[in-house]
Amino acid sequence: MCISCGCGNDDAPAPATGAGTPDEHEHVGADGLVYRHAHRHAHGAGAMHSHAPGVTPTRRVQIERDILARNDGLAAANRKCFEEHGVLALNFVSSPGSGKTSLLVRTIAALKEKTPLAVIEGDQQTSLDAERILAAGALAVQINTGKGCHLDADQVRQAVDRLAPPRGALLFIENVGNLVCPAAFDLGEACKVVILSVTEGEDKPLKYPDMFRAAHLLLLNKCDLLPHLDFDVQRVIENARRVNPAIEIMQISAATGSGMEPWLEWLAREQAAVHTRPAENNDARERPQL
Ligand SMILES: Nc1nc2c(ncn2[C@@H]2O[C@H](COP(=O)(O)OP(=O)(O)O)[C@@H](O)[C@H]2O)c(=O)[nH]1
Ligand SMILES: [Mg+2]
Repeated sequence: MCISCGCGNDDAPAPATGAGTPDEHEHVGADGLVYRHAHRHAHGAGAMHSHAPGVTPTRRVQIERDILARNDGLAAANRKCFEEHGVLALNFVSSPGSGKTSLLVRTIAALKEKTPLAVIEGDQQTSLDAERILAAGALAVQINTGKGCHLDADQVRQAVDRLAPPRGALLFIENVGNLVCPAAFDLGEACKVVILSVTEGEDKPLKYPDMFRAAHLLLLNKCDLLPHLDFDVQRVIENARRVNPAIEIMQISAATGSGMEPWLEWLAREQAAVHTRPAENNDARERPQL
């Protein structure tokens, strides 16, 4: 179950179409704004509920806290293992189609002769992205989350067991395309990298602040399209810095390769900064076993 949208939870809110009586109500948030919600309730045979019978709101909050606490524990173990093995793990987050896989393919082409690379691909269905990554020349494992809208730390642990990235590897985790739920789930990464393409609008950092707050770096992708769009780069930079004053921002095009140099330099700096515990056995074949 996802704490943000209830995915994977049989009791998730019903889709807007289908039977049921729309039940709209309003409340005033802590920020003084009025929020309107629509729930659908249907009762009797084939009933559709947006609240679990017998699960009180207090109990629901407790369940959500337990899920996050368990995830945080597993993420901490992942992080420790990555640090011990000098693996730089980066969590790529974005909406679907912003260019995560394209950017990874181009990054792999630039780095595959210089550094060991491994990729965990998260999508609800298909292994299409893992196939693209394998063809580009990196190790890859695909995770299909089914109804899940984000990767969690346990899935990453299992994928790392299968991938066995070499000591000192760069590990990219391409999360499920979604600007909401992946913000809440630590995977044990060194940091989150958020990709926003210029076709998505300058307002996204303000609309999805949790994600832009959680990220260290914003890659503004598809900049090759700027001449054809009414997109204000300065405005998106201002919006991103309003929610996260410390966020680094780079303009890039996975299609043309423009802007790749600063991104590759950033990767090299982050890799150099990874704390590597002096290993008794520096055998490059040694694999992290989480
Ligand atoms: N014009 C342009 N298209 C891009 C760029 N990066 C990705 N795309 C296209 O955007 C679409 C989605 O890219 P993909 O890498 O699959 O996005 P993902 O869902 O975030 O992994 C594909 O058609 C790509 O060819 C870019 O920099 N410029
Ligand atoms: Mg992808």
